[in-house]
Amino acid sequence: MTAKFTLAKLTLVSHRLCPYVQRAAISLAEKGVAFERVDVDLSSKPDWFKAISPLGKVPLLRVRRDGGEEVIFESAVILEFLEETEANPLHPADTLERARHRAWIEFGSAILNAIGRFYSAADEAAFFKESQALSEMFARLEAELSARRSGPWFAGERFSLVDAVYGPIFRYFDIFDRIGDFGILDGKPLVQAWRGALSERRSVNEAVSPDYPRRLHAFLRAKSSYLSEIIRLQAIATPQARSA
Ligand SMILES: N[C@@H](CCC(=O)N[C@@H](CS)C(=O)NCC(=O)O)C(=O)O
Repeated sequence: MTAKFTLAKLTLVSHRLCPYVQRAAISLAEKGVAFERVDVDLSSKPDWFKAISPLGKVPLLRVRRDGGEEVIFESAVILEFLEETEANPLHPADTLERARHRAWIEFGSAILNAIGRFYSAADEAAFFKESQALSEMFARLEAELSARRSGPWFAGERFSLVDAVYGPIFRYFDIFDRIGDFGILDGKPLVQAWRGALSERRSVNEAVSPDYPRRLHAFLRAKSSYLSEIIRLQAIATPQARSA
């Protein structure tokens, strides 16, 4: 039996750039659940946050119930909790399909790790190795989409949690594309079409603030990485490209 928490007040402890936070925010928006969002400075974590976040990471979901509070950590667990406690399911009803969706959510987390390695790569060789690794991961995704695809979303006509996970992933490429042509999504028309559909979904767009592109660009530029070097050179060559 699933408990209902619709009267509970939910707070999503967040960071403005975090893609794991965004997937929870998208799920909440798709379900029409009101929630409060509190941003944390991860470069200077407040004591209250350190006290309630076992891994020191966002997102956290603070769930107030019966005068008390539970704190849920790990985005995948938060998504599952929301599935079990809120209306408007985003997971498919079929058990095997649901397992497949969970697996591709896991794959989305692996892509996020690969994106982190890509933008942190210290030199040209590492940068090209990571862009190749990303390209291969999206080729896998393209094959999965072509085997089953029937609609704008991962599962056809119904927006699912897999879409909530990949919206924030593709958002990175909006900024990468402004920096250079890295060819990672080239030759993957179904991935590109999915990316296009997600970029127009209201819940996906509203999961970040309007200044997200500027913040992400500044974050990438501040890293001591091969990509940040490209950004700096680009700013010298075209001063109007100093911030996205
Ligand atoms: N597996 C975690 C990953 C969350 C994560 O990596 N959060 C990052 C921000 S996007 C974080 O809080 N980093 C702070 C740190 O590691 O100190 C999840 O799915 O929730």
